[in-house]
Amino acid sequence: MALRIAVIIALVSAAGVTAAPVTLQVNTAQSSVNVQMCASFGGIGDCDSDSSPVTGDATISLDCLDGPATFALHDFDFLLTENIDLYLEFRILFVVLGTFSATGTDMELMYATPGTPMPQTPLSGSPPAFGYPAVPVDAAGMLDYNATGVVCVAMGQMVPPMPCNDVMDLSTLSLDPAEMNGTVAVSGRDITLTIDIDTTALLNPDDPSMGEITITGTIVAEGTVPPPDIATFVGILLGDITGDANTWDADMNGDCTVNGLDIQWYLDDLLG
Ligand SMILES: [Ca+2]
Repeated sequence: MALRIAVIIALVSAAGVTAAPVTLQVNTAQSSVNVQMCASFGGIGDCDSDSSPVTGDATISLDCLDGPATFALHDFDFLLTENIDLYLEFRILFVVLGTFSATGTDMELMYATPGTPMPQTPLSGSPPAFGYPAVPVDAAGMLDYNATGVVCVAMGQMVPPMPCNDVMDLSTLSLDPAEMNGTVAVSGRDITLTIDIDTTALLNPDDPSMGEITITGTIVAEGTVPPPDIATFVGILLGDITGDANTWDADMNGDCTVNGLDIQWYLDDLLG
């Protein structure tokens, strides 16, 4: 055993210590986001919605690969692969008083505070489930819109007035913190993360009655947790790196503990 440790220490390079979080890739075929816009002008309202598959990634950590008890969300970037087309029509009986049509392109939802992970949250049930009531989220992309009739008039009366035709930068949108619930299924070192997302933004923060955009969806992200680099692995064995969230990926034999028993497994993995 001492020889094995010596071998590993000898292999330690000047490479930096990698972070314990693992990045999972979004499974586009299983992931979609729905964007619904509901608006009201002069008491006349309408809603429309459209959905798109999603690509991107999510970065997470667990306390342990074998029967994890806690989960932390570190980062995510969800990109809609298709445009979002919305068409709202405001009418009394059969008389159309105004319309609002919009196309969202390159739409994106991302974690608003990368570098500051969400707190560790308990996992329970099977598959292990978590719930974050309020995750800071930002949007990006462009919304090309065209308003006619009463909608155009109402937008002109906003303070400041909004043009009836414009391209809106969605990064200026103020999204409420998102409710994110989901599950983390672990098999060996393979993780499948499923997140349900739900957030809203007011169309006009100064006039909530004008309506809102609601973004909901389910994201499935998958990946295999790589072993830590050698410097990190040795640092964990020597007790220089501590804490479940920093050491969970060094448990090579799946017993929820990082100790000398993991060395042979690590070497086997390292040497292929
Ligand atoms: Ca172990």
